[in-house]
Amino acid sequence: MSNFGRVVKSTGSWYKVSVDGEITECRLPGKFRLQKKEVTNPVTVGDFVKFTIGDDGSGMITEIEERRNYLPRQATHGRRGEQILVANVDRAWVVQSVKQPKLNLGFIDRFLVACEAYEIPAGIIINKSDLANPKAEEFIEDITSLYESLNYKVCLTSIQKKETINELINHLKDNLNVFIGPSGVGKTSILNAIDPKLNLKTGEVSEYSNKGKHTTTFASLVPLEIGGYVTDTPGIREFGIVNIEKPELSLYFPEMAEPRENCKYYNCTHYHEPDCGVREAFELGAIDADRYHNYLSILQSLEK
Ligand SMILES: Nc1nc2c(ncn2[C@@H]2O[C@H](COP(=O)(O)OP(=O)(O)OP(=O)(O)O)[C@@H](O)[C@H]2O)c(=O)[nH]1
Ligand SMILES: [Mg+2]
Ligand SMILES: [Zn+2]
Repeated sequence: MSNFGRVVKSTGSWYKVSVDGEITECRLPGKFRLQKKEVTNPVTVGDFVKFTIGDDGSGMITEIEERRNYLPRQATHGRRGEQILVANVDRAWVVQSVKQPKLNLGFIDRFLVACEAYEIPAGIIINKSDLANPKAEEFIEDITSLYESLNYKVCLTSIQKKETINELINHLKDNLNVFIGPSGVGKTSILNAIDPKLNLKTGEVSEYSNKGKHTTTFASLVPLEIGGYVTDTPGIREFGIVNIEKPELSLYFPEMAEPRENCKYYNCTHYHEPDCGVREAFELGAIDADRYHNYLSILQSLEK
């Protein structure tokens, strides 16, 4: 008999597959590894799979449903050997804090570009709102209206204010959510605030930063009592974007879509070229200055 479920945890050789919360430990026949050469992990958390159950009660994956989207561990944009962090994501949230650590707009914008490139709906969580002084509050209001005008969801949270957590819960419910953000912003604390029974460890220096670049790190899905999942990835210090070509970058800034139609050159990078619609929009104040500067800084980091 064939069963259908979702992979909620992977160790690389074993996969925990959930069917309505009931877990079966599954293995994967070697043929799948050969079939899906473009990625280093042929099955990943978030995947929907069919599996059979053997005499010993363990499962064998027989089919992997095609992915709607996926988030790579490092955004390499379709490059061979890309390692997938999680598949079939409903929303990826970049988590930042008001302070400790300081809010980083560059991190947010790099993250949003990656989400646009991978066609993943994105949101922004600004945590530790209890630490905001009036000046910080004003700044948060400004960036909230900026990002909301670009159609990104923005949630201001504090683990000390239950109502902010309840509002976040409304957005997470029944979805597969990914939390990504620097160490210490409170990703795990938010999960505990959502569901105290999870009792996850917080406040510890992430192991991630001590590991080599190619160390395999697998995400796992944390089921929410209210329905849906959240993955809590260890602090990602930088969300690398490579393999996007320079003239392509502005496609991932929604506010540049219209102005770029007015550029003289089809491959304009909106930096030094004459008759550039995007630069004109920036100079007129129609494109936010921080966003444009972050655009330029990402542009500079691209290879070609
Ligand atoms: N004041 C305040 N402190 C918070 C809040 N949320 C989390 N913290 C504190 O911030 C510290 C880091 O929280 P974590 O939840 O471990 O952060 P993390 O994002 O999971 O960090 P990594 O796992 O290292 O990536 C802890 O000391 C938390 O108590 C908040 O809303 N307000
Ligand atoms: Mg954590
Ligand atoms: Zn231009």
